[in-house]
Amino acid sequence: MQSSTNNTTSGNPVFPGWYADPEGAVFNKRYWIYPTYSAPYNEQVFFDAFSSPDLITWTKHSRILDTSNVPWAKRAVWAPAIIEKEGKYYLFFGANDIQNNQEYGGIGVAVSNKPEGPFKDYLGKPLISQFHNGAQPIDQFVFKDKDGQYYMIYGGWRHCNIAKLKNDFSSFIPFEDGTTFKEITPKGYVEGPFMFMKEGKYYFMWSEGGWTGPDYSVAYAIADTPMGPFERIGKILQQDPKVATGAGHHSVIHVPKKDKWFIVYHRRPLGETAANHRVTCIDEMHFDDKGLIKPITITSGGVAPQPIK
Ligand code: FUB
Repeated sequence: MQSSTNNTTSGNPVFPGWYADPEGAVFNKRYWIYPTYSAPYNEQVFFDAFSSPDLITWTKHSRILDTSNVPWAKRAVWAPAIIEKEGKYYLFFGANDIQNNQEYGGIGVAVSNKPEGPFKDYLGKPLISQFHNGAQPIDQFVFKDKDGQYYMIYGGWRHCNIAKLKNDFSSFIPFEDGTTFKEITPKGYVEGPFMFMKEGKYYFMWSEGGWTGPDYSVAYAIADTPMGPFERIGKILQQDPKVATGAGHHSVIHVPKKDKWFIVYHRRPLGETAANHRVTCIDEMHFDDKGLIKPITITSGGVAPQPIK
């Protein structure tokens, strides 16, 4: 299935359907988006993905991960994060929306030889199945540092942790002080962490507010290390009552070899109030001459074509 609104801009949303928590990526000269299928929790038993050569025309890849291939995941599969390593694609996800350490679920990982899957459960169990520092094990992002170390940054319920992943992603390596999960929660943090590097600085972003309401939004900090400390700078993505509400849980796409940056996020169309009626959108992200992120203008038109050279 392919979708595009016209030839000049992507339009927002960039593809049809209720999809949230989009993780953008670039693989093999194509853009990819891995979203949550936004539906009642018991219907959230799979992920679809979408790919595009130019951010305009999107192809749907159905059921790239299905809980029938993940024995421990039953429902509420949420917020995928993807990385490529040595020719394999690792898809990290939350499942089961656990409420305490007696329930089974948490953050898992699946693997495939292709970005479009099919993905198979990698470990046969969750990678994180417990609450640490008060963080619900959901909303993981995997960040590769400049020295090659992979970190998992994750957490719901207003707590954010960072942990050092083992090279094979099978578990974690404790930090020098012996702890495995370090809390890095900035002021205002609720969930949906994301990190990227620009000109040697670590940009840490997260969602604030409640995802079911209109005030969901994104704020950020800048630090010299992936561990922070993260001083909140301000909000850069939020609702515009003339365009859409509940804009949040985002990721960032950096166009290879260009100083072009896009924010991929979900929002609720005007007139919609149902929690799961969330759509995936893209708008351009700009920086000022000090490297600060300028507030994002959310649009109905979306973005201009960006073929990858
Ligand atoms: O889509 C399910 C949950 O909603 C995500 O895990 C949260 O971040 C919020 O976007």
